[in-house]
Amino acid sequence: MKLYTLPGSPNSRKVVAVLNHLGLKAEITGLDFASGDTTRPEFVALNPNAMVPVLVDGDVTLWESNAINIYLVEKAGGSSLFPADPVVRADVLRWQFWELAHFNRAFGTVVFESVIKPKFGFAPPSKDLMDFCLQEIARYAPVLDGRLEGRATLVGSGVTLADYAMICLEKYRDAIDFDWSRFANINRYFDAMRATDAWSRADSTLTALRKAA
Ligand SMILES: N[C@@H](CCC(=O)N[C@@H](CS)C(=O)NCC(=O)O)C(=O)O
Repeated sequence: MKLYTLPGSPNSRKVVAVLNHLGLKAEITGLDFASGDTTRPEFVALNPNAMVPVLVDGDVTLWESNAINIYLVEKAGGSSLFPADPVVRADVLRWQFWELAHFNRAFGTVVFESVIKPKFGFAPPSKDLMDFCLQEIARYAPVLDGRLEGRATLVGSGVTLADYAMICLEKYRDAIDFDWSRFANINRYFDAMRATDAWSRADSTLTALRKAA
């Protein structure tokens, strides 16, 4: 298997963490965003969105991090990361959809506007977009915080794909202009999840790609 990533990519980190958790191996290729690697025709042929992560496994080419992670669980022959019980499975999917559509959509946009754009010398952050997304985080953070009341993980009592998806931006918590102090459950959850072996090794893998670039 081959996984294409960008060194700092939160959505790729989800996939590397799940590879680690499942004990699966993939050859990891770090693309260079600044040099335009993701927009080259050979990469766009793999993902017409010109985005990472992309997994290539023989004849299978897959993009969208959460779909890749479900594929990896099935490839491993099943895992408590994505239990077979249809109700539990629907709950995992529910939080995966929610993080992509709402919480991390807003969180990731603020990170892109205020951290990534200045880093790569792109156009200045859009104030209107930032204001909207900060309001969106303020809307959805209480939902996540409420879900985590008295819970260590989002679904059931163990780590699932929903957790590796939800925490993908945790590294940027203090990098954005949002007051997380009101959300004790989110802070506790992010801190505990970031210390997990699979997640911290994924960070080391992606950081090493940056150093090698
Ligand atoms: N929904 C997609 C999002 C992928 C995504 O946003 N990838 C980012 C890196 S984390 C990217 O490739 N950005 C490059 C760009 O937007 O040009 C997924 O979950 O895989």
